[in-house]
Amino acid sequence: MKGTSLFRLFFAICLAIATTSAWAGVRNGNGEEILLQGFHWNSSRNPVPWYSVLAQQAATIGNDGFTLIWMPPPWTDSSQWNTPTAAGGGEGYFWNSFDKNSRYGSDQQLKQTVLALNNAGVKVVFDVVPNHMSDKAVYSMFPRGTNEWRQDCMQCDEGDAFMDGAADLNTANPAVFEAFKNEFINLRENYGAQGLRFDFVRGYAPETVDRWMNAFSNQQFCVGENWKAPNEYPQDDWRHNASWQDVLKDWSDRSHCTVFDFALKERMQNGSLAEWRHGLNGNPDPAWRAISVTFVDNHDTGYSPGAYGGQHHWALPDPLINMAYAYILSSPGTPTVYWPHMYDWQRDRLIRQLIRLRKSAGIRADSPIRFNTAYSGLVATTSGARGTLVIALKSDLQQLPQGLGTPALSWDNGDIRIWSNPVELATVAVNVHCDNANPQPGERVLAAGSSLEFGAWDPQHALALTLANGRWNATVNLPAQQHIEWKCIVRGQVPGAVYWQTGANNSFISGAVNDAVGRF
Ligand code: 7SA
Ligand code: CA
Repeated sequence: MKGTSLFRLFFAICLAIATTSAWAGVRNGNGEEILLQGFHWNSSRNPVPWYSVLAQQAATIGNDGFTLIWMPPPWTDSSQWNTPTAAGGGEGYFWNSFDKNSRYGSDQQLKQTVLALNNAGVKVVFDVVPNHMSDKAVYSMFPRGTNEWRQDCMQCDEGDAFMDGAADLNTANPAVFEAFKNEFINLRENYGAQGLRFDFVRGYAPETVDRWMNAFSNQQFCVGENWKAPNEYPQDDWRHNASWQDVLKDWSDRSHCTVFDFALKERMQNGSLAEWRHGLNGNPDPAWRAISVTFVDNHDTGYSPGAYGGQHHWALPDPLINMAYAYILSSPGTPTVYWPHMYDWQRDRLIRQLIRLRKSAGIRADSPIRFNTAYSGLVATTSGARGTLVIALKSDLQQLPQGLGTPALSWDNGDIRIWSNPVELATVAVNVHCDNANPQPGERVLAAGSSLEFGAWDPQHALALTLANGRWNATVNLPAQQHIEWKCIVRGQVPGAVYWQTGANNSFISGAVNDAVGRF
């Protein structure tokens, strides 16, 4: 075999491996994205065509700091439906064809709007709905009787049915897969798509999404809407007894796309402020934080201006909304802002400041976050590439360690406080011990000291130790190279009842030692 053809064969094999090899990372853009949901449930019924509204607002959207905008489904949808309590149709989720003349505006207006947004520095993510389409479309793109519809081959459907499944497509069918693959490439080539939001991903396989993204482009942003509670999985499916986090991480590992953080949404809806730490974006493992797309509400869960107030399937109670934005914009994950909160209902003054603080600290989707659970409410420290944010929500954090001056942002009578600090070094773990402690029944052993983690010398918020193998200790995560002064204390149930270790303070440099020992 001549040299050149041997080389060509070798090159062809390398190319085949490169294109079919699984995408190693997660497609979360550049890791510092801030997403705007660029529509609400009634946008397709807006008196002014929605694409014109977006084009006029494009410069503001860019100046407000958004890097991505989640556009509504671009495909024409002539459906209409009503129930005793709601009505709708035409929003793009029951589409007829890939025609881009929709209730949001014309094909031409769509192209002009994307151009205006790109000129404002905002990349466009299209909402796509491959699970189903209107089965009422007379000239359907997919012929019947050839296993392309779930109705023709139930077991061919890779996932759940939308409603009764009459409109479900079989996405694993080669003709169906190719049609969507070519349309996604068309959206990239001719409509400026630089990311995709996959609708109703419970309806098809995550691996199919990965194959579509390999063709669309691996470097772009993709997010899956996997809104399915663990108890909605069959009893014999491991996910039935898993956490929301585990279910979402599994989908992301198989699709290599980010996921809307319904684990955080569920905690915001049902948990206390302190329990907001159990979102995907608060996970100790950066690989879990990197896949999270955090949000407060969207066009399904929240209220929308206009008819029926939108859908509001799972709306966050109003008193929590500002704190929820303060949390998602100062913590890891890729934060999403819902259009009406920003541009209809005057939360923009707060949100604009939060975005500015996030950007100045260089918070990334996978940035480290530490929760100071000794305080009430929620207190956390997020370490960005260019600085650190300390956030306190409805907290009794009053006594501040040195260096933590006045908050960079205080809102809602101090329910929201955010400090912006100089860059903080990587965090290190230190084992803290208090020896010769013999607390009486009901008394606790703690370490009070100079940093937030040690309660800033406040016994009520000091670091609680536990007894293990006959020794009182606690492991605490701290920024490296911090000079920490501290003492062991025994605290009774009565607030004033505190017994301090006598003598000089204990002290250590975090990162220089693994153990810090104090003794009574
Ligand atoms: O209840 C809220 C939560 O409470 C919490 O306490 C719970 C949560 O688990 C719990 O812990 O969340 C539950 O409820 C959610 C909302 O229903 C569920 C979630 O899984 C469940 O856990 O979320 C599901 O519904 C969302 C709306 C979907 C989620 O992916 C899905 O998981 N969101 C996306 C999907 C679609 C559909 O593409 C969009 O739906 C959303 O905007 C998008 O974000 O001939 C065909 C045909 C027949 O098959 C039907 O039988 C017939 O009825 C046509 C007719 N279908 C019509 C529908 O009945 C009608 O509702 C269809 C043509 O139009 C409407 O469908 C709308 C849909 O209502 C609307 O939300 C659809 C198409 O226009 O567009 C939107
Ligand atoms: Ca399906």
